[in-house]
Amino acid sequence: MSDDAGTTALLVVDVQPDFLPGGRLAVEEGDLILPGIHRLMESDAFALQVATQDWHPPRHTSFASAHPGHEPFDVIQLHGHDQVLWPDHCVQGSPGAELLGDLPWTRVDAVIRKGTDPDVDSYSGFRNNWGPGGDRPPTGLTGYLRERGTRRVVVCGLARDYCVRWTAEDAAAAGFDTVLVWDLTRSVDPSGDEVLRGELEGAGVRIMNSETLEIAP
Ligand code: VGL
Ligand code: ZN
Repeated sequence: MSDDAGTTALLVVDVQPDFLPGGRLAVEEGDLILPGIHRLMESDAFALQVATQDWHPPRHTSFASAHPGHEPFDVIQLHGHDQVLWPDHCVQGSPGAELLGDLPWTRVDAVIRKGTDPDVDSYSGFRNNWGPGGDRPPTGLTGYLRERGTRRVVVCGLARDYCVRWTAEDAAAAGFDTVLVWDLTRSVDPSGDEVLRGELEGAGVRIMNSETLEIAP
């Protein structure tokens, strides 16, 4: 992989306190991926590093609290598609929404904030979820990466079964050679991991582990 460093971008998805143990939408074992992500961010294997940051206004439509009578993790229909209702999380400007201290964010070239439309959720760094118009508006990340000469993206972060998954699938659909670093992700619902792995591979995402990435020391 180091041979192609000039065309490879690292995408660090939603590494924010609210998704870590103790946070408002804690992903079990989310803390275990931090040393490996730190190591990737410090390596010189990537021409570009991009972080995504879940960044919701208060009373965002993805919050169960915005839908009276509903509980977190209920699923409703929103703009014609299933929408999981989440505990309030990653509220703009709150401590849980910050990029997690400890990681070398100075190495990151761009931060994509997503989920900012009060009426539409956004899991992927590339496109919002479906909006009232039935489309998934782009964030501009595809163009940013393409204009910077990116051919391959390496995706890690949280959560494996939501924002990492959607980001990786959109990256593959946009034509990037897409690698998901499995051990540097964790799921909200790990019971679905086996099925998820197959679906990602079916979508053209290559699944690797951090030891097999061959990052230059
Ligand atoms: C995420 C649920 C809601 C994620 C974000 O980062 O995977 N999951 N918002
Ligand atoms: Zn969110």
